Amino acid sequence: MDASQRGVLLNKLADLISRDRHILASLETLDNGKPYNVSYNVDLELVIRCYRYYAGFSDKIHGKVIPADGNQHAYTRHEPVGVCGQIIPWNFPLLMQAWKLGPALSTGNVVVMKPAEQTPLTALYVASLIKEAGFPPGVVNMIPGYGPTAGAAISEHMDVDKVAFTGSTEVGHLIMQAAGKSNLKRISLELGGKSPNIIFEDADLDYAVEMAHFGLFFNMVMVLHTLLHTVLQVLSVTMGQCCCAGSRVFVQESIYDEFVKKSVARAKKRTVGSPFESGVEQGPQVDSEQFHKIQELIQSGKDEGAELLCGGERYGTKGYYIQPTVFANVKDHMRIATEEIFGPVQQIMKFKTMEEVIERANNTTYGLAAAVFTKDLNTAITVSNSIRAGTIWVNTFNSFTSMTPFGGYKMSGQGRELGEYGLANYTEVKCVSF
Ligand code: TXE
Repeated sequence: MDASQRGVLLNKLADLISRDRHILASLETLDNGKPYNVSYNVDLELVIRCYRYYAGFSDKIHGKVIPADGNQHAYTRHEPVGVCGQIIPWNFPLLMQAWKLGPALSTGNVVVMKPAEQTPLTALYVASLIKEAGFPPGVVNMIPGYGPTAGAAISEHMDVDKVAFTGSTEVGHLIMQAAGKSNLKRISLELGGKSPNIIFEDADLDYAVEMAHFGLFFNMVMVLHTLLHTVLQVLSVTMGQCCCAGSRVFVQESIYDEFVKKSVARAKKRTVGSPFESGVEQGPQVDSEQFHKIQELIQSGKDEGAELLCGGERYGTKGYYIQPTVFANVKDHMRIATEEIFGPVQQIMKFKTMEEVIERANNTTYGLAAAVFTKDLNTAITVSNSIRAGTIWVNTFNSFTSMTPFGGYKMSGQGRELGEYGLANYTEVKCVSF
């Protein structure tokens, strides 16, 4: 079909998702446990914006005419990669689906997608909307299933041209190995993180405490609505289950005690409960496996001598709820400072100088995101340039838009999603010379 028609279909899909927003938000909360108002106001908002953003690109992706040496006429075509396997996780089921389908369909690929086994409902619902929107049969194939079976079949398959994966670093290794052992399919990976959040003494303390709290517990997503010249910030809550969670908070020595005191007070005020109740900030963790993983890591923090200042236990007696937890005096070598916890557990460390904190922040195998809070422009720029991570937030955290690229350095991934950069994962460049 015409490239412009692909954009029409993607916009139609966004319209249908808007129409059924309440249903999709309810299913998302039922599956994942995140508060309903967050599913509705944040996840669905970002999903719709993502499909519309990539709809706009459909007829604007083109090659170049190149002034090649000699008697030649040369030009490039940006062709679809072909059959794209897409394997997504459970923490942002609808949003991860949109980040993957948007650029793949905009560029004219076909997709075999495997949603996470914990959260297949919204993916299947969107599949019905894809049909209703009028995408040709076979363009999007939704295959619910488990990782070692359905997921592995995709990554090993000789007729799959590319795999896009979001999930654990452990499975990221398996995907690369499978690509290497089969047809050298293209891969893009968005994996785990242990993002540093660096608070300098000149930062606005109360604001930094609140942002560090959101950055870890709430996994705040800031959606910028430029509507009638007003900017509205929406906060999101996902129980610490976010790949870019600010899970290593480095605080400068002179404000450390005050920062810790305020962070503990903030965590104690946090409301935990049923995600369908209004006013609840934190629902349950997604499943028993994550619930036990988090508890085991909290125990390691206690055993290794970190100072537990609040939480540290299961919340209530039913469901996979965890108390908002804050550890202070955390040392860089402790497991809670090196391993991805993926839960509502905050680690606060102390630093003295900028040089020291840059070195410590970079002392990780991950490199997904980082944040710096300061009023000094030189500090902001020096830290931003020195941290090896795909995203640096200055005086903000978890600020996402469809237009800005996201992805990891080091073992946090390969390639970038979102923005114009995200299209590169889904096209092959062909050079034609006459
Ligand atoms: O991830 P998996 P899990 C991290 C987080 C979490 C940990 C484990 O630290 O605690 O990973 O979570 C599919 N071949 N993240 O076990 O297994 C699987 O079915 C192909 C960070 O849930 O990586 C699902 O669809 N696919 C992350 C997807 O991979 C396989 C989000 C993710 O599951 C597979 C989630 C295989 N052999 C967890 N095995 C982030 N970056 O946001 C599993 N899968």
